[in-house]
Amino acid sequence: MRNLEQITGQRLSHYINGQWHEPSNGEYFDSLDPTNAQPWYKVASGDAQDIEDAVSAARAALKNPQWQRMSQTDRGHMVRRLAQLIDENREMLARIETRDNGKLLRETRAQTTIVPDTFSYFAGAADKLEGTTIPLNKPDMLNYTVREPIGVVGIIVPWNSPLYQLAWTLAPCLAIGNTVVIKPSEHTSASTLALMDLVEQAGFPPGVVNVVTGFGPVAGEALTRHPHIAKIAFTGSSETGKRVAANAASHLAQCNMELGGKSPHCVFDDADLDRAANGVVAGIFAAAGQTCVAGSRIFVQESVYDAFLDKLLTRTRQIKLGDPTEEGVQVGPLAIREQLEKVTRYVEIAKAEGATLLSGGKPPEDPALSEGWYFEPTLFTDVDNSMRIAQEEVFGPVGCVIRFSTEEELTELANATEYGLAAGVWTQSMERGLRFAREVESGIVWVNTYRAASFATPVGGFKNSGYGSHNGLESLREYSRSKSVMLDYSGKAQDPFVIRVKE
Ligand code: TXE
Repeated sequence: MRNLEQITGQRLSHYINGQWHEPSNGEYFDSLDPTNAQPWYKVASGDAQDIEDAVSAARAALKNPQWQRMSQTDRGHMVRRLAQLIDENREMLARIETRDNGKLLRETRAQTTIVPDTFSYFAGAADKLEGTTIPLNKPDMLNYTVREPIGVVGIIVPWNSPLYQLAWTLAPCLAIGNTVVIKPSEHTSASTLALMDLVEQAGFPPGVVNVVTGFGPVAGEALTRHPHIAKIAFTGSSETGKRVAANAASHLAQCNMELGGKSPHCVFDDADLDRAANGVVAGIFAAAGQTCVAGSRIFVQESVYDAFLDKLLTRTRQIKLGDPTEEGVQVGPLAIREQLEKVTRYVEIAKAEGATLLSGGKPPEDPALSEGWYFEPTLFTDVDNSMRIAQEEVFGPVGCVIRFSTEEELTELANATEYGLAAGVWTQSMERGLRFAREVESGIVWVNTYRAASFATPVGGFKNSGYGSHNGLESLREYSRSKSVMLDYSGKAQDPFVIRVKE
């Protein structure tokens, strides 16, 4: 697999039909390093022609007997081989991602440990996708179902956790026997392209996995509009998700939508406040707040409000910002310039709305960080849940603290959002925790923990956070379809003009 040096300054092409493929328009653009805003490598600017080539290759691969007729067990072995290769190269993949999106090396290392486990998990499931036999009220009639691949799946990935988010779709897709066209984020294509070196080594037939890089409104749009795409798995903003779903609807492609969030993170008066403060810090400041599950609305019960805020503020002020590859650094830069601009804009909006800036709210003063897209961990108080800062996804290190008094009020406030991806609650009362988990409208609920995740845990957003789920055995259903087979073994000629309803 290529390494950091082999990427630096290079032009990276698409990967189509098992070959490195120059962009049809000959155009490349710079991918920038978030620690210094300098160009790192050049990435191919894909267009409709490249998407056409990739989808054609993926369609042909679906019918290639080497893939179509491969036994489920052998397909599982192949996916497991890929898992093994990723595991052997995980340190380099982590370094590539950190260089590309500025996420802490500690975190990309953790993620690239989960990625091979995700592929292994679905490799094991490859030959366990069973159909059913259906008892009918007709004698001499056998009815069974089989689950088969859907077809060509388009996978659109954002920049915050490229391989981790790719794995939860790519692994089940391959285990089931689909073929795919991946469109990584224009900001972070390097790790996905490096992964293709491993896909090749693992022995996947040409065309099973294809990558077209480039901009969303061009390459992404062409992918979602392509009539031969059977399903789109999209991870990104709700706004773009709606557009993608509309495009997919024009040719009746299915969608799996993992979109934005404005997650409530709630602290009751009976919580262990130290643990809760750590959890809340992790929820909003880990990965510089650039996670879809960021616990950006921090609800604190009135009676512990001051005590909790004190702990939260102390921890927030201790956060060490800096180069994401350095030991001891806790928060790196924002991944892209647009995010720095967006976060800055939202801080101004919050101030104008009357929220009180308690901490942060600006780039750090340290001259060593002045070239990168760094932003101080930021807390607002005196926030009302109806303010824009409490309703719109900032996708940065900005938490707003909101008071509540009763459990009923909390549930109402927590659910008063267009989103429904994640929620967290800190309490020592099991009853309270379980009641909250029942009442809150979100795809995942954490009790006395936050950001815990597993490839075995199915998660999917509610409301504007999307639909369909990723991870867990449920994914096998997401990326397969059911076929019903009916067989008459009566040996009798039937009345050709009457449906056999009942004997
Ligand atoms: O996301 P987009 P962006 C949120 C977050 C962030 C905002 C904008 O709030 O500030 O989105 O980020 C591709 N047809 N999240 O602009 O636009 C694009 O190329 C098809 C939350 O990066 O959603 C990229 O590969 N594809 C989120 C992917 O969609 C299109 C993660 C995501 O881009 C397209 C990222 C189009 N018309 C951002 N336009 C999460 N929930 O994890 C863009 N794309």
